[in-house]
Amino acid sequence: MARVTNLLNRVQRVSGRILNDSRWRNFYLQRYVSVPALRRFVSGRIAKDLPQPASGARDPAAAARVDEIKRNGVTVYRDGAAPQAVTELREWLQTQLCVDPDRPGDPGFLWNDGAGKGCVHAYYPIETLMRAPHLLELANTPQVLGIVQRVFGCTPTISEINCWWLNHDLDVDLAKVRHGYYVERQKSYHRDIDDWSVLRYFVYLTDVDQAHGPHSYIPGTHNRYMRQHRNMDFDENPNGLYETRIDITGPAGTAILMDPFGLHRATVPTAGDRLMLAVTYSLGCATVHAPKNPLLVSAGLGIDPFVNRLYVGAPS
Ligand SMILES: O=C(O)CCC(=O)C(=O)O
Repeated sequence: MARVTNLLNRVQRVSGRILNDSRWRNFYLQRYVSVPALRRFVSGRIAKDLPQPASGARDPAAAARVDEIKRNGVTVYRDGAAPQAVTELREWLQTQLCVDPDRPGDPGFLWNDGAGKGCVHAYYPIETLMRAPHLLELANTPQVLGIVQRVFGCTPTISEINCWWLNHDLDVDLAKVRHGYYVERQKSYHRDIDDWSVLRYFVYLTDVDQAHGPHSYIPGTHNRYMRQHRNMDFDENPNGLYETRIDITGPAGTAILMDPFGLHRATVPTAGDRLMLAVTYSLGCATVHAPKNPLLVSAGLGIDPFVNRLYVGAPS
């Protein structure tokens, strides 16, 4: 009975979204095309009608990154973000309230005050992030935008910005109520299917070693068709792929550009908390995770108005 009720609720939620919002129609449409080659074909056609970046000089280092993304779905920047920017951003965020999505209605808390044993992760509201020092600068890192536009074949759109803590000091019995797959099924990976083409830029804002929840990615799986659609649990499917994973460690400032269609997950931190910024670039077709209206006005920010238009509007 509970399963039927859940299914009916889901049908109601999805149909409400589809009927009322074209962003959700686009989101669900692309989501059910699961063959990577077909997705690339559609994406290439859409990209032709989007603004084209100015063709710059060919840079061999950038070309190598583009090849790596196309081949592996992931590339790591060992010196991704300037240490001072990372420190200033982290220290400023520590003065702001973050929110545990499992405690709806809670006004939020300062991370250093303690998250509580049931907290798996806590996010900074987007309104806070838009005021954060260096955030737009990091989201608009020219080298990264250059790679993204070469992979997409058009100027990208920033369609999601998140920044969250992963808590290491949790009680597994409390955490597993909502996050069993994360805390108990540690070989469970997922892919995100949020637009025809998507790349996500992660910047570690704390030092991350193997015990601080490194991001884990399975290279090559962005080009792989999966019958399971979104999730793969390697305990149930021991197919050798898990052994090819890379757990990405590095000091604060280490950055990762990844295709979230490839299988990935956050590993569970055991020795200390992890803070990470995530900026998602897409074709801008299915922007359901962005605010409906921009939160800032662009005057004087010196960033590309098209790339940033969902977050930063033109002055009126
Ligand atoms: O926190 C991580 O390392 C993974 C995040 C993730 O799963 C995602 O952005 O979809």
